[in-house]
Amino acid sequence: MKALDGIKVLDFTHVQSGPTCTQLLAWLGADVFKVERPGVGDATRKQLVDKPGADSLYFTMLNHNKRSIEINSKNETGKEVLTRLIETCDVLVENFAPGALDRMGFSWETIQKINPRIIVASVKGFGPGKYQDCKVYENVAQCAGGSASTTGFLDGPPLVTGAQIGDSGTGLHLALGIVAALYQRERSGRGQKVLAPMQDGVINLCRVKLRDQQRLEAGPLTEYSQFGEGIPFGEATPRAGNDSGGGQPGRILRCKGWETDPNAYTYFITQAAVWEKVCDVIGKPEWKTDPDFATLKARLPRLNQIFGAIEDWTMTKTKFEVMDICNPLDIPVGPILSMKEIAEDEGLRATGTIVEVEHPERGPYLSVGCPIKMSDSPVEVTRSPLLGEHTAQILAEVLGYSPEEVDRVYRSGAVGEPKTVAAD
Ligand code: CAO
Repeated sequence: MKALDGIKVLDFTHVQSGPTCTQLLAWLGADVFKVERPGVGDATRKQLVDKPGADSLYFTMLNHNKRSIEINSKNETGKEVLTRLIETCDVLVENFAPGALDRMGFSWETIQKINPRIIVASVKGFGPGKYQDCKVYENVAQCAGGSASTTGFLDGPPLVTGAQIGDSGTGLHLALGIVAALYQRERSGRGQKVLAPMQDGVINLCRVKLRDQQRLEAGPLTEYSQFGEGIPFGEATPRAGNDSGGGQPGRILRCKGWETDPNAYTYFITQAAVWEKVCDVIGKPEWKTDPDFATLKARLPRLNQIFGAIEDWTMTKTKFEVMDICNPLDIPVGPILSMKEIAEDEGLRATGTIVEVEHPERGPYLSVGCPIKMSDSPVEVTRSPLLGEHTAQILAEVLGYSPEEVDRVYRSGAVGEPKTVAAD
């Protein structure tokens, strides 16, 4: 038994934001039918290809536990199949460019008439307003959502982050909206529209930076390094390098081996509650009673001196030794883990966060499993579908088409060629 057992999802998503959402729904137990253009499929199938002829990792890592059905949504028989899917499904998820679903003939009003209980969930780049018609990708959302202007160092340009907060972050927001709408439907009996604009999702994740924007009116942000460096603040929340976003100063510091290893670094937080232990660990016990260092207020203008001394110590240890020494003392530290280290991490494999998946075209590959762990809804990650692998199965088993009808649909050209699927 899974949390979303029995929920059927018409997955009209592509690229990253939408597929992240429907992959999560699939992991929570929903039956997800990924609708793809015949012979073409999701554009990511053939993007960043590392194994010629095989679906890319971009596609496989975002489309686990789904079934694939090819449908040309602009063909009359294709529209008939889509209408049957809308009648049957609980949720339709899409992240087309604005207006594309309407142009296919499936406006919200039309969909509601077909199935008043269906939830129609969309990712768009922007919410209603002057940018509502724009096509948007990850980095556009990061920039328009305030992330880029607040990421990076003070003396450098705005930076985008490696975490896909615009795409995957919005997919997460959308999944929550869908699950809540399913719950509300239990009482209202009706579906609803769920919209997650990427700009809004990024702004939500940058909440603390809008906090700081307002705090600026009350004076300089004393926990920012630039305060101690005597650099005046401007009108907007500045880029803060690796300063911690909270009230406890933190920085990324070099560790043993940094000269040759680009990831030999640790994050180190000088949490006020453990300041005295920090002083002992780094060999500065005199700072415990020195009025220049004994209180957080006194320390804030001296962060460069303080983190310089801590770094003198961390550079004598590996990032893992720093963890081993500081964790028992409750000093919060975090090693800068490379993707190679994450891929090889036995603990992450044991919890199913890093999984090895077998694929008929690729062979085994690594993926990120479900990051949400539920005691009564276990997740088994299964490979992404090949293009149109389940077309005949979905027509027959889910939509109840007879063999003759399946044949008719294939002959209409609406669902691509019948497939002989490679064995796993
Ligand atoms: N059968 C027939 N036509 C299909 C189809 C199918 N199964 N699936 C899609 N199409 C058509 C669409 O109807 C659309 O046709 P029209 O332009 O005639 O309406 C066309 O394919 C292109 O769809 P699109 O505009 O969504 O795709 P794109 O590659 O041009 O743009 C993207 C991609 C992501 C920029 C755009 O979809 C978008 O802005 N989506 C919303 C925001 C978003 O999710 N962005 C993040 C993507 S992840 O980085």
